[in-house]
Amino acid sequence: MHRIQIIDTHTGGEPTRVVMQGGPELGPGTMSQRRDRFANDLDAWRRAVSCEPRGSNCMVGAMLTEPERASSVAGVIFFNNVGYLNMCGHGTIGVAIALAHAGRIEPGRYALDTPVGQVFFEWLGDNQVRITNVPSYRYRAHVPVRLPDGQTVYGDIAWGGNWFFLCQAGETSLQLSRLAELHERATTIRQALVDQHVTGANGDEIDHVELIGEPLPGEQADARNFVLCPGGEYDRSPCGTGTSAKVACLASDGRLLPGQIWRQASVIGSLFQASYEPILNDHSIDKPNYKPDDKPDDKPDDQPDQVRVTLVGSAYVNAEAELVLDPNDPFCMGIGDAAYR
Ligand code: PYC
Repeated sequence: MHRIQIIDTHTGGEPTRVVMQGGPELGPGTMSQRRDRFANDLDAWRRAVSCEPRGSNCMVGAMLTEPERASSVAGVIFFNNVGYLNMCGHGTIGVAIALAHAGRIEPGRYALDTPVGQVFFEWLGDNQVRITNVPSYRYRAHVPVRLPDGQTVYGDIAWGGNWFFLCQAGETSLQLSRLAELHERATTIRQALVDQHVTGANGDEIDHVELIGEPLPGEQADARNFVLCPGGEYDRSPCGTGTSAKVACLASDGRLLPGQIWRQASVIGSLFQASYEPILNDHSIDKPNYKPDDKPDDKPDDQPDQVRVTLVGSAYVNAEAELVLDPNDPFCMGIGDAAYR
């Protein structure tokens, strides 16, 4: 029998399963090297933790590791039912609350290493956390994508720690009772992105689609969203990396000023408060292993400006538990990838 110690949290309804101890040994190197080792040699552990029968299609795992940088409290690799995430905003808030619950941190500011760079979180006490994401930017604006029904949707491609295609939700209001339609629209758009070879920088796959629309009447928010995640599930939270991508677009359009608050609601009505600071004259984001300590390189001046997005949200502990991996169990290492891909 192998045992894995976990703390389950949810951030605005979206679960994070934090592996505190007992996960696979990922060895030394940068976080992206460790993530590659996880994916190439140890992927069964991802399924064992996040897929059925122990997990579910919406479960996001967070494997804690030794930090990469001396200034960080830990390293973290996020994963889900089909693979690995570069960064995860709701997951970072969940990790902060899990570390607080385990007595491993006091209220204060900490750094975490991810495969795409160092992020920061501040445990504000109780259940509230402020995170400062890797630099975000809009890569392309008003990109046309043709849908099978002959319609064309226009959206922005932006990086917020993951790649997003952001567009209007259209006629469908962003509420739980319309989930099936929202899911179908976002899935159709994602397939069209693949078919039409619409990508992020360096040909990277755009694996998240974010539909944006009006908040519900009386809701204290600037917008609602529906975010389709790579494994086919929707984000119950407003999506930290997706909100960062949205804020980068608003900043590029001059519709949000530095320091101004953007209240992003999710399709279930949970909320993140976001704001940004511009990053001046630093065009280093296109490197997949970008580190904030890196010197700006000599990228051309027409590269998009980056912003540093800060988000405030809350997470709650659902469970402290031990996963039991019984080698006699035919589904010990998970039921396999979700049917979505
Ligand atoms: O909060 O960044 C996020 C996220 C990505 C996928 C699910 N949640």
